[in-house]
Amino acid sequence: MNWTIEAEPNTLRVLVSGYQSWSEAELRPLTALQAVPLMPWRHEQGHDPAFLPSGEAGRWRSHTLIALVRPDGGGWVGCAGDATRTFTHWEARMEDQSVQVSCTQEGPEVPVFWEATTDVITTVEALSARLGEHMRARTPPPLRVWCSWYSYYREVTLEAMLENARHARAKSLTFDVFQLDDGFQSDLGDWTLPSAHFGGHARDLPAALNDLGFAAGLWLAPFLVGPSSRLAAERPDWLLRDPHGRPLLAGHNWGGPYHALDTTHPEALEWLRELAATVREWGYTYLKLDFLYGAALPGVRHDPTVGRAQAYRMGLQALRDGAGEDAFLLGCGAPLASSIGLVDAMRTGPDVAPFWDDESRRVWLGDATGPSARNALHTALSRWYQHTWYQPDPDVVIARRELSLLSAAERHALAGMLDVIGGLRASSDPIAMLDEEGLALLRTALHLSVPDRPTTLTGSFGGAVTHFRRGRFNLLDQAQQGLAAHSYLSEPVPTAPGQR
Ligand code: 9PG
Repeated sequence: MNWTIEAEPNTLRVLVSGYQSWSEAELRPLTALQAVPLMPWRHEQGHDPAFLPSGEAGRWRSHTLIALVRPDGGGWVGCAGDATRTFTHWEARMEDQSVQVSCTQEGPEVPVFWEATTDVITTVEALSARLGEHMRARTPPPLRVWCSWYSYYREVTLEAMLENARHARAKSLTFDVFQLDDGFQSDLGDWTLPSAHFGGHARDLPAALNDLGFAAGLWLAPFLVGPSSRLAAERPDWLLRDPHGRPLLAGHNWGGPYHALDTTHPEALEWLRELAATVREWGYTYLKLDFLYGAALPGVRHDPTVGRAQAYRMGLQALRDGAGEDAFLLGCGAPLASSIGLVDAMRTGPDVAPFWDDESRRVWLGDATGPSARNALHTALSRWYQHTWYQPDPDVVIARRELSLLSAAERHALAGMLDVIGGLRASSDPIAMLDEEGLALLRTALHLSVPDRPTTLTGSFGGAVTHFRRGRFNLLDQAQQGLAAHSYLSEPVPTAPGQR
């Protein structure tokens, strides 16, 4: 499908959203360049390799939803009507005096909505809410989560988990869940075998956490298989293949490449169901399901009649079936719209890191999917409307001053992001490392809020949605209209006449 917009391209802004959790979402002048990573190996890990960012000026690609914004705040919005078995791809391309918009789909054809509007913000919210309703989005109350990743990384131990949970209890911090992240397992795929350094077994943790008053959470990358794992050795026929019949390379992390499960293989699906049921039996009621894009990669599948969007959903459904209806599932590194109705929450941006920016990677290599406070803010804020798809998880606040290069303004900007997005709350700080100031910021960040709305899409301090009712973010390196660089300034809530 194609549409022609009769408008001066250089007066318009475009709002796009990348394929999966870590892919950029942006609000840019239509004439600007849409960056694509220079390194091909980043394509399958940060984007959809079958529909990459354009890498060109004046040509913008988006997944599921796109909006074009005029200076008066009106414009055009396109949104898919269904994403259960279909990927919907948008492209807006500037011409001399007009803009060409095209929509293509991979998978069974589904309706799309294309609307001209006097208020893009409201129309984006309405069309995305319609998709959420159609796919029976799960939006349970948001949770407050302590997660081990952003301070312990792969070196996490059973004792570190317990120590933090004890400190959180002693300080009456209002976490609901303590979530063990990557590092407890011996290999990708060998989830029930502990790593050498973990100092115990993941199944020993939930009871102790429950005694301290917290639910237990566990990280899994259930669709990934390490090349030297037992799973790869025992079940080579469950791996997604390339056209030459070799196990597909599904990305590079953990010091090397890895493979992905073929979720059209009935035995692999049964294994996924059992995996989720097993960790549930261990006592984990909250599962962070990471690197989910693996099941949706282009490749040769056991059942060639199943498209990759559908294959992805079959894998995710198996995990939901095994974990149970009442488990809380957080998706991460996941195709966003394809997960609606199966996950309770979703990471909506790249990882936060204890530094502001990774400029060389972002600017010179065209890759803003990497960890940084700036990248997380940029993308998660530009997906503000996705709270009707799942509970958004914009990732952690970093409140500590030690082991961090973030300034006070940057730490407060992360807390502002959690407030404005109004979904999950997460922190990873070693509790004992927090001084009074750090504890105060953490307590503020754990206050639940409802999602805020942007005031405008016609202005931005940094190529993202930055102007909200509750406050404005400045993601740029220079002060803007009284807002310091890298900061968030909350606006006083206007009181109606007659109210106090
Ligand atoms: C554990 C981590 C944490 C984190 C997740 C995810 O594109 N990448 O190469 C890439 C690698 C790791 C990553 C994100 C992107 O982090 O988001 O919270 O769970 O895995 O390994």
